[in-house]
Amino acid sequence: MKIPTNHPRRKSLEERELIEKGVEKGIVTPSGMIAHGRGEAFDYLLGEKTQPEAERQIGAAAAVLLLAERPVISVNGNATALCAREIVKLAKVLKAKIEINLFYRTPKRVKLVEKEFKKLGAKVLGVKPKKKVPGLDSKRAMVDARGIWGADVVLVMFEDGDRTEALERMGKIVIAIDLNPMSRTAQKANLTIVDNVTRAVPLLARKASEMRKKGDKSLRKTIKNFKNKDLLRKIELRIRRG
Ligand code: PTJ
Repeated sequence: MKIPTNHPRRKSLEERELIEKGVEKGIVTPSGMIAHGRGEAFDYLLGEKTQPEAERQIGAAAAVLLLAERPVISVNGNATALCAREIVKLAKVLKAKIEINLFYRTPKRVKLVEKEFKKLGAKVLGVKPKKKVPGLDSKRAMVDARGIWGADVVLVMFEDGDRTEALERMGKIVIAIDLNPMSRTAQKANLTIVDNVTRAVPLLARKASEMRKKGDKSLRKTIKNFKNKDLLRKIELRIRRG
Protein backbone atom coordinates (compact mmCIF):
# COMPACT_ATOMS: atom_id res chain seq x y z
CA MET A 1 0.00 0.00 0.00
CA LYS A 2 1.30 3.48 -0.89
CA ILE A 3 0.76 5.82 2.06
CA PRO A 4 -0.03 9.41 0.92
CA THR A 5 2.65 11.86 2.16
CA ASN A 6 0.00 14.06 3.79
CA HIS A 7 -1.77 11.21 5.59
CA PRO A 8 -2.35 12.35 9.22
CA ARG A 9 -1.26 8.97 10.58
CA ARG A 10 1.53 8.37 8.08
CA LYS A 11 4.21 7.67 10.69
CA SER A 12 2.08 5.11 12.49
CA LEU A 13 1.15 3.36 9.22
CA GLU A 14 4.81 3.21 8.21
CA GLU A 15 5.65 1.57 11.54
CA ARG A 16 2.87 -0.97 11.01
CA GLU A 17 4.40 -1.80 7.62
CA LEU A 18 7.83 -2.29 9.22
CA ILE A 19 6.31 -4.74 11.71
CA GLU A 20 4.41 -6.58 8.95
CA LYS A 21 7.61 -6.88 6.88
CA GLY A 22 9.42 -8.03 10.01
CA VAL A 23 6.89 -10.82 10.47
CA GLU A 24 7.23 -11.83 6.80
CA LYS A 25 11.02 -12.04 7.16
CA GLY A 26 10.75 -13.92 10.47
CA ILE A 27 12.44 -11.19 12.53
CA VAL A 28 9.24 -10.27 14.39
CA THR A 29 7.33 -13.05 16.10
CA PRO A 30 3.55 -13.14 15.31
CA SER A 31 2.84 -12.07 18.93
CA GLY A 32 5.00 -9.05 18.20
CA MET A 33 2.10 -7.72 16.12
CA ILE A 34 -0.14 -7.83 19.16
CA ALA A 35 2.55 -6.08 21.22
CA HIS A 36 2.80 -3.44 18.50
CA GLY A 37 -0.98 -2.92 18.48
CA ARG A 38 -0.91 -2.36 22.23
CA GLY A 39 1.79 0.23 21.77
CA GLU A 40 -0.06 1.89 18.90
CA ALA A 41 -3.14 2.38 21.10
CA PHE A 42 -1.10 4.09 23.83
CA ASP A 43 0.79 6.17 21.28
CA TYR A 44 -2.53 7.39 19.88
CA LEU A 45 -3.67 8.38 23.38
CA LEU A 46 -0.41 10.28 23.85
CA GLY A 47 -0.96 12.27 20.66
CA GLU A 48 1.76 10.31 18.82
CA LYS A 49 4.36 12.73 20.12
CA THR A 50 7.02 12.86 22.80
CA GLN A 51 5.42 14.36 25.88
CA PRO A 52 7.29 16.75 28.23
CA GLU A 53 7.53 14.01 30.89
CA ALA A 54 9.18 11.72 28.33
CA GLU A 55 11.70 14.45 27.51
CA ARG A 56 12.69 14.54 31.18
CA GLN A 57 12.86 10.75 31.27
CA ILE A 58 15.09 10.76 28.19
CA GLY A 59 17.43 13.33 29.74
CA ALA A 60 17.75 11.29 32.92
CA ALA A 61 18.23 8.06 30.96
CA ALA A 62 21.00 9.67 28.91
CA ALA A 63 22.76 10.70 32.12
CA VAL A 64 22.47 7.21 33.67
CA LEU A 65 23.70 5.54 30.49
CA LEU A 66 26.63 7.95 30.13
CA LEU A 67 27.63 7.34 33.73
CA ALA A 68 27.45 3.56 33.23
CA GLU A 69 30.64 1.54 32.98
CA ARG A 70 29.19 -1.42 31.08
CA PRO A 71 25.93 -0.34 29.39
CA VAL A 72 24.05 -2.83 27.22
CA ILE A 73 21.10 -2.28 24.87
CA SER A 74 18.86 -5.34 24.76
CA VAL A 75 17.07 -5.88 21.44
CA ASN A 76 14.23 -8.15 20.33
CA GLY A 77 12.36 -8.67 17.07
CA ASN A 78 10.12 -5.59 17.24
CA ALA A 79 13.00 -3.29 18.19
CA THR A 80 15.05 -4.62 15.26
CA ALA A 81 12.23 -4.15 12.75
CA LEU A 82 11.37 -0.65 13.94
CA CYS A 83 14.68 1.01 14.73
CA ALA A 84 17.83 -1.11 14.27
CA ARG A 85 19.69 1.77 12.59
CA GLU A 86 18.88 4.17 15.43
CA ILE A 87 19.90 1.56 18.01
CA VAL A 88 23.30 1.23 16.33
CA LYS A 89 23.73 5.02 16.44
CA LEU A 90 22.73 5.12 20.10
CA ALA A 91 25.16 2.32 20.96
CA LYS A 92 27.98 4.27 19.32
CA VAL A 93 27.22 7.45 21.28
CA LEU A 94 26.98 5.53 24.55
CA LYS A 95 29.83 3.11 23.80
CA ALA A 96 27.28 0.43 24.69
CA LYS A 97 27.03 -3.16 23.55
CA ILE A 98 23.98 -4.51 21.75
CA GLU A 99 22.62 -7.90 22.81
CA ILE A 100 19.89 -10.02 21.25
CA ASN A 101 17.34 -11.19 23.79
CA LEU A 102 14.21 -12.88 22.49
CA PHE A 103 11.16 -14.14 24.34
CA TYR A 104 10.26 -16.48 21.47
CA ARG A 105 13.86 -17.46 20.91
CA THR A 106 14.71 -19.78 18.00
CA PRO A 107 18.14 -20.20 16.34
CA LYS A 108 16.58 -18.96 13.08
CA ARG A 109 15.25 -15.72 14.58
CA VAL A 110 18.54 -15.05 16.36
CA LYS A 111 20.38 -15.40 13.02
CA LEU A 112 17.93 -13.10 11.25
CA VAL A 113 18.23 -10.39 13.92
CA GLU A 114 22.02 -10.71 13.91
CA LYS A 115 21.99 -10.32 10.11
CA GLU A 116 19.99 -7.09 10.32
CA PHE A 117 22.59 -5.58 12.65
CA LYS A 118 25.49 -6.94 10.59
CA LYS A 119 24.08 -5.14 7.55
CA LEU A 120 24.45 -1.93 9.57
CA GLY A 121 28.02 -2.78 10.48
CA ALA A 122 27.22 -3.62 14.11
CA LYS A 123 28.37 -6.61 16.10
CA VAL A 124 25.77 -8.06 18.44
CA LEU A 125 26.07 -10.28 21.49
CA GLY A 126 23.60 -12.90 22.66
CA VAL A 127 23.97 -15.21 19.66
CA LYS A 128 25.20 -18.11 21.76
CA PRO A 129 24.54 -17.05 25.35
CA LYS A 130 25.96 -19.25 28.08
CA LYS A 131 24.69 -17.53 31.23
CA LYS A 132 21.24 -17.66 32.82
CA VAL A 133 19.55 -14.87 34.75
CA PRO A 134 18.48 -16.47 38.04
CA GLY A 135 14.76 -16.79 38.77
CA LEU A 136 13.52 -16.60 35.17
CA ASP A 137 11.79 -19.49 33.38
CA SER A 138 11.55 -18.02 29.89
CA LYS A 139 14.24 -17.99 27.21
CA ARG A 140 14.79 -14.38 28.13
CA ALA A 141 16.96 -15.74 30.95
CA MET A 142 19.69 -16.62 28.43
CA VAL A 143 22.31 -13.87 28.46
CA ASP A 144 25.81 -13.28 27.18
CA ALA A 145 28.71 -13.34 29.64
CA ARG A 146 30.29 -10.40 27.75
CA GLY A 147 27.03 -8.42 27.74
CA ILE A 148 23.96 -8.35 29.95
CA TRP A 149 25.46 -10.78 32.48
CA GLY A 150 28.14 -8.28 33.54
CA ALA A 151 26.32 -5.05 32.63
CA ASP A 152 25.69 -2.34 35.19
CA VAL A 153 22.93 -0.61 33.17
CA VAL A 154 20.59 -2.38 30.73
CA LEU A 155 18.28 -0.56 28.32
CA VAL A 156 15.26 -2.72 27.48
CA MET A 157 12.26 -2.34 25.18
CA PHE A 158 9.22 -4.57 24.47
CA GLU A 159 9.86 -6.14 27.80
CA ASP A 160 7.69 -8.57 29.74
CA GLY A 161 8.18 -7.35 33.31
CA ASP A 162 9.65 -10.54 34.78
CA ARG A 163 13.11 -9.94 33.35
CA THR A 164 13.16 -6.33 34.53
CA GLU A 165 12.65 -7.55 38.08
CA ALA A 166 15.16 -10.39 37.70
CA LEU A 167 17.83 -8.04 36.31
CA GLU A 168 17.27 -5.64 39.19
CA ARG A 169 17.65 -8.51 41.65
CA MET A 170 21.09 -9.01 40.07
CA GLY A 171 21.92 -5.43 41.05
CA LYS A 172 21.56 -3.88 37.61
CA ILE A 173 19.91 -0.57 36.76
CA VAL A 174 17.12 -1.17 34.24
CA ILE A 175 15.94 1.56 31.89
CA ALA A 176 12.79 0.66 29.97
CA ILE A 177 11.16 2.23 26.94
CA ASP A 178 7.45 1.41 27.11
CA LEU A 179 4.45 3.29 25.79
CA ASN A 180 2.23 1.92 28.55
CA PRO A 181 3.02 3.75 31.80
CA MET A 182 0.99 1.19 33.73
CA SER A 183 2.72 -1.94 32.43
CA ARG A 184 4.67 -4.05 34.91
CA THR A 185 7.88 -3.26 33.06
CA ALA A 186 7.21 0.49 33.24
CA GLN A 187 6.36 0.26 36.93
CA LYS A 188 9.26 -2.00 37.87
CA ALA A 189 12.08 -0.38 35.89
CA ASN A 190 14.42 1.99 37.73
CA LEU A 191 13.82 4.52 34.98
CA THR A 192 11.07 4.43 32.38
CA ILE A 193 10.76 6.34 29.14
CA VAL A 194 7.10 6.44 28.12
CA ASP A 195 7.46 7.06 24.41
CA ASN A 196 7.52 5.24 21.10
CA VAL A 197 10.90 3.56 20.52
CA THR A 198 10.96 5.14 17.06
CA ARG A 199 11.09 8.59 18.69
CA ALA A 200 12.76 7.76 22.01
CA VAL A 201 15.84 5.98 20.63
CA PRO A 202 16.97 8.80 18.28
CA LEU A 203 16.13 11.43 20.91
CA LEU A 204 18.15 9.52 23.48
CA ALA A 205 21.11 9.38 21.08
CA ARG A 206 20.87 13.11 20.41
CA LYS A 207 20.57 13.95 24.11
CA ALA A 208 23.46 11.66 25.07
CA SER A 209 25.62 13.16 22.36
CA GLU A 210 24.94 16.67 23.74
CA MET A 211 25.41 15.62 27.35
CA ARG A 212 28.57 13.58 26.95
CA LYS A 213 30.60 16.79 26.85
CA LYS A 214 29.45 17.47 30.42
CA GLY A 215 31.32 16.13 33.40
CA ASP A 216 30.12 13.37 35.71
CA LYS A 217 29.13 15.92 38.35
CA SER A 218 26.71 17.63 35.97
CA LEU A 219 25.31 14.27 34.80
CA ARG A 220 24.69 13.25 38.42
CA LYS A 221 22.85 16.53 39.01
CA THR A 222 20.46 15.68 36.13
CA ILE A 223 19.34 12.50 37.90
CA LYS A 224 19.47 13.73 41.47
CA ASN A 225 15.81 14.71 41.78
CA PHE A 226 14.43 12.25 39.24
CA LYS A 227 11.39 10.37 40.53
CA ASN A 228 10.26 7.63 38.15
CA LYS A 229 6.89 6.97 39.84
CA ASP A 230 5.94 10.66 39.84
CA LEU A 231 6.49 11.02 36.12
CA LEU A 232 4.67 7.74 35.41
CA ARG A 233 1.68 9.02 37.38
CA LYS A 234 1.74 12.30 35.44
CA ILE A 235 1.71 10.49 32.09
CA GLU A 236 -1.07 8.19 33.24
CA LEU A 237 -3.13 11.27 34.17
CA ARG A 238 -2.38 12.79 30.78
CA ILE A 239 -3.83 9.67 29.12
CA ARG A 240 -6.86 9.50 31.43
CA ARG A 241 -7.71 13.20 30.92
CA GLY A 242 -7.37 12.86 27.17
O1 PTJ B 1 11.28 -11.01 22.17
P1 PTJ B 1 10.45 -11.37 20.95
O2 PTJ B 1 10.94 -10.69 19.72
O3 PTJ B 1 10.35 -12.85 20.81
O4 PTJ B 1 8.96 -10.79 21.19
C1 PTJ B 1 8.43 -10.64 22.44
C2 PTJ B 1 7.09 -9.86 22.49
C3 PTJ B 1 7.24 -8.45 21.91
C4 PTJ B 1 6.03 -10.59 21.71
C5 PTJ B 1 6.75 -9.83 23.98
O5 PTJ B 1 7.79 -9.20 24.69
C6 PTJ B 1 5.45 -9.22 24.31
O6 PTJ B 1 4.41 -9.82 24.17
O7 PTJ B 1 5.52 -7.96 24.75
P2 PTJ B 1 4.29 -7.29 25.48
O8 PTJ B 1 4.02 -7.95 26.79
O9 PTJ B 1 3.17 -7.08 24.55
O10 PTJ B 1 4.91 -5.89 25.85
C7 PTJ B 1 5.24 -4.98 24.92
C8 PTJ B 1 5.17 -3.59 25.59
O11 PTJ B 1 5.79 -2.73 24.70
C9 PTJ B 1 3.73 -3.10 25.84
O12 PTJ B 1 3.63 -2.50 27.12
C10 PTJ B 1 3.51 -2.07 24.75
O13 PTJ B 1 2.70 -0.99 25.16
C11 PTJ B 1 4.92 -1.58 24.49
N1 PTJ B 1 5.12 -1.14 23.12
C12 PTJ B 1 4.56 -1.62 21.99
N2 PTJ B 1 5.00 -0.94 20.91
C13 PTJ B 1 5.87 0.00 21.37
C14 PTJ B 1 5.94 -0.12 22.79
N3 PTJ B 1 6.71 0.67 23.53
C15 PTJ B 1 7.45 1.61 22.89
N4 PTJ B 1 7.41 1.77 21.55
C16 PTJ B 1 6.66 1.00 20.75
N5 PTJ B 1 6.65 1.16 19.42
